Amino acid sequence: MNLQQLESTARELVPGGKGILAADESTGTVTKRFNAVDIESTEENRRAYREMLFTTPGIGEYLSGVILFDETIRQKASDGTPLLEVIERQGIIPGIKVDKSTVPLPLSPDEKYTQGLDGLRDRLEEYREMGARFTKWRAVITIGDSIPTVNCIESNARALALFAAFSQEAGLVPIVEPEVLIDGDHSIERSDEVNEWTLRSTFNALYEQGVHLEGALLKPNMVISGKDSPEQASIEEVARYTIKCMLRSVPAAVPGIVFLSGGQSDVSATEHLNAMNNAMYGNLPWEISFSWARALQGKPMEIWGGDSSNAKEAQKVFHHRARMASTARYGTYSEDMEDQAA
Ligand code: 5MM
Repeated sequence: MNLQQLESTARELVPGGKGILAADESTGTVTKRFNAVDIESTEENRRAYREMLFTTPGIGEYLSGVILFDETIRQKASDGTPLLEVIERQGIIPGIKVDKSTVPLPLSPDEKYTQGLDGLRDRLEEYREMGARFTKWRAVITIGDSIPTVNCIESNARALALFAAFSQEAGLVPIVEPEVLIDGDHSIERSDEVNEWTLRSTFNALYEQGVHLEGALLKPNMVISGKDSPEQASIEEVARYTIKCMLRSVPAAVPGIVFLSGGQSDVSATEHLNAMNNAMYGNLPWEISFSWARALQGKPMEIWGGDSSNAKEAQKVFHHRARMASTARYGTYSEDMEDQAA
């Protein structure tokens, strides 16, 4: 295991002003997203849509990495260039989602367990040879009546740790993603409690598994009120709770925290990221960055709509969202920037 190489790749993924595009929706998830905006989910539409994103002029100024799905890493652009190469030509590092999505947790069917450890070593070898330099695995924790259970938190933490260890063994930087869902009517205090528990268990498992933290990244959710809670925390409260929770549970050796957007609107996710960096930029042990799917892709997908004649307009909007996220990396985003662009 080349620790230096893992460390430098991890750092290359979190430079100032840049973040990660999560374009790793599995076929089921992308089909749900496409159907919501009336796009047919064919293999060709998925390929064309992702080609549109990856060929956006200048996007490498704001993106350090792109996470791909297995189908996409094998696809080519319309001129025959492998999509992975298209990404590299933009100066962006290609990565790959390696979990095999969630199943109901045995004996606790309202919770989820992420599968995909069987055969992982061989799959990682193949992805590395194809040119991927980092990997990602998502665990899902649900807040509800009497859940999460210890069993859910612990079994997902063990799986995340094994995934990270297999990845590092293969020379790939693992992005460890324990997502506590925003679904539910819970308060921000409850979210804080469950997030701290999840992160502490995850880092404990990573420690026991011998994972080299300097060569790994964390992809958590922000600490926010449940989506259906009647009391929604303010932007400043979200920033304060999230930073406090990270300071309590994430070791300083980790180079970066790349937040997911988790169903927040694109503007909310940007405002929350901005508030954290605005208050703390340069004063935290880790980079505070983004690894977003919906908060970067929502509007561009709608505009593209499955029609290549809309590609330029969709790329403009995608470029704008990435630029807004980039300013939030420095804590210099403001709502005026949205108005000016409109
Ligand atoms: C939480 O989802 C991850 C980040 O996306 P958002 O910014 O939209 O929250 C995302 O990378 C996710 O892990 C992938 O889309 C894969 O999800 P599925 O459900 O297809 O395994």
